[in-house]
Amino acid sequence: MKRHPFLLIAATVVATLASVHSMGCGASRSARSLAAEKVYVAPGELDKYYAFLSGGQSGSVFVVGVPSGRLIREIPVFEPRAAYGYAMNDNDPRRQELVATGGVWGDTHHPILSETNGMPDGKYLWINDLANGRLARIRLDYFEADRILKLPNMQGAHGIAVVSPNTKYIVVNGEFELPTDGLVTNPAPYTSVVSFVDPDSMQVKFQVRVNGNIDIADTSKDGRYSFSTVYNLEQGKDMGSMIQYDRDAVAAIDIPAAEKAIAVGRGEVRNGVPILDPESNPGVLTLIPVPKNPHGINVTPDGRYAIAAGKLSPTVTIIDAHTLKIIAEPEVGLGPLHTTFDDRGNAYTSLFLDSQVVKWNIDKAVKGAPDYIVDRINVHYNIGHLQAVGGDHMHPAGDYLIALNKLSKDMYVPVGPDLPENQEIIDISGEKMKLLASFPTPPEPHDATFMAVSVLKPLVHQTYTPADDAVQAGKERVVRTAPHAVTVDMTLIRSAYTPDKLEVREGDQVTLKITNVETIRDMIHGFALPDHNLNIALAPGYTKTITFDAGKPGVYWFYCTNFCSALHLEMRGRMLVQPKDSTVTLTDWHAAANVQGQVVAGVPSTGAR
Ligand code: CUK
Ligand code: CUA
Ligand code: CA
Repeated sequence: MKRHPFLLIAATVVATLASVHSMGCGASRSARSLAAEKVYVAPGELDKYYAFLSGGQSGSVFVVGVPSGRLIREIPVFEPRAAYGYAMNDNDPRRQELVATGGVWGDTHHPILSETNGMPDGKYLWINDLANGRLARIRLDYFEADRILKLPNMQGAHGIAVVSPNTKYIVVNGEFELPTDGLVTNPAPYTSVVSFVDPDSMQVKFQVRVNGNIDIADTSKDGRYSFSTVYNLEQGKDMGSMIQYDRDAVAAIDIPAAEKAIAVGRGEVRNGVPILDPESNPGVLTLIPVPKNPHGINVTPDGRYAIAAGKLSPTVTIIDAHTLKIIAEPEVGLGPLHTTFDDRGNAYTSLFLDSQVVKWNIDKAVKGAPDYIVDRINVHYNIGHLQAVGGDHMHPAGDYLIALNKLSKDMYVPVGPDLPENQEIIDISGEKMKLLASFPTPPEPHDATFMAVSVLKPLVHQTYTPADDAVQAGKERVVRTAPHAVTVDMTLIRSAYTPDKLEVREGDQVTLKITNVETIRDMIHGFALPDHNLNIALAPGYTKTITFDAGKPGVYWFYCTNFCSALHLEMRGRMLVQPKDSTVTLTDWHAAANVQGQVVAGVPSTGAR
């Protein structure tokens, strides 16, 4: 049979295309399923690690499971939130303090974990608020912030670090320089301080003055030094003057030397905190010159080296963490920002401008061997921090690394002008890095730290231990305590409010104390009150107290915001607000009385006020 030449060509093309197609797809399919297998966590199975990611402008902390990349919890810190918000309780003095020290918002950058023997012990997580110079502590048994500290004598709390190996202090760098005496008129160059905070009392024990904006922090593994990058040794007050010098510095503070000087009263007390001036206390501060405007500083897990990232220089500076001498300054690529480590002597540095993670061998770089670069992998796009599991602790796992990328470009479906940030999970168990998966987050995780789920699982509480002033079932009440003040003690249990009716009057201040008296884990009830800016939620055992204005006359249904049972929708109650001039007699409400169906003596209406 004679074949038409065109058909023959067409058939060949189709066959070629088919073979190319099946080859390409087959190969990528198997690579994909290999990657998928490494991050797939089947429904009902648990992740191996918690990753704590800072929430940046959200003011929160994101808790992500690794390797799955699933968002498991957002811990609200510098952010109001119905459930788990920090001191979401009007009569909690911490609430007023929060509002007075910068407000209920923040800019979180660096999550760090409490350590015992250089490893996370599951007790606390700290996170900074760069914007308002605050440090928050999160209790990991409840996944809730329990203390927020405003740091005196400094502005812009940026780099923070735990003093290894047993969390002696939390180091907090004051990034934005200020006049030393706090006076606007002081013409002297501005300076800043590094704060040393007691982890248990959350009090600043002492501060050390450092000139030049103090950026990122880490500590030696033996508790001797804190290291901070300083990018404005020029003490310039505008960008042009901050990039004059060829070299800035890593500031190494000798912690025992500082403690000794403080103990003999060498600190100048300002706002209740002694500040050490290194000029009159030699030996406390050593400035190690590094290429201009450095950024990250990371100490190797074995404690031998502190590695400063060049940012504007394509190098990292390897500093001996005991002698403070510069050992080597290897080139790694463009825009190095932060470094993390595996368990096999390798470092991984993020390259912001190259959009890469570069893997390099520390020993080879120290010895000046030409082949110290092991591998490079592209990330998407423009990476800031990166963290390998345990890379910031003494025993890294050497399995996964998260790249925290600033831009996702076309990685996800478009969601308006702004796109989500892109986090990528990279397999670092082999010689070559392998990109396994990515997951989006709201802006913007700056940093991350990991903890094995096995450490925390036995420590996490199932319910709250009721506070001493918790409302007990049977002791609920509504009482007029003053002509314009009403106190309500309320309990919640599936699926009813007790009391479910509050009678108040226009102009009243209502103080509502609510206890969730459930004893079953996770049985949360909400209390949302329309048109009163009131939305709270309570886990079992939790008590909250809120004071609010009764508002305009009318009927307001408070309702449960957490689907708690088949009668969740019926879990409602009324607040009746009578007009100021109403002559209706209001009724006090007592649980016992209610049970007996008695009407308690009425409270006189407006006429009597
Ligand atoms: S900073 Cu954001 S990428 Cu606050 Cu740790 Cu380096
Ligand atoms: Cu309680 Cu829904
Ligand atoms: Ca500089």
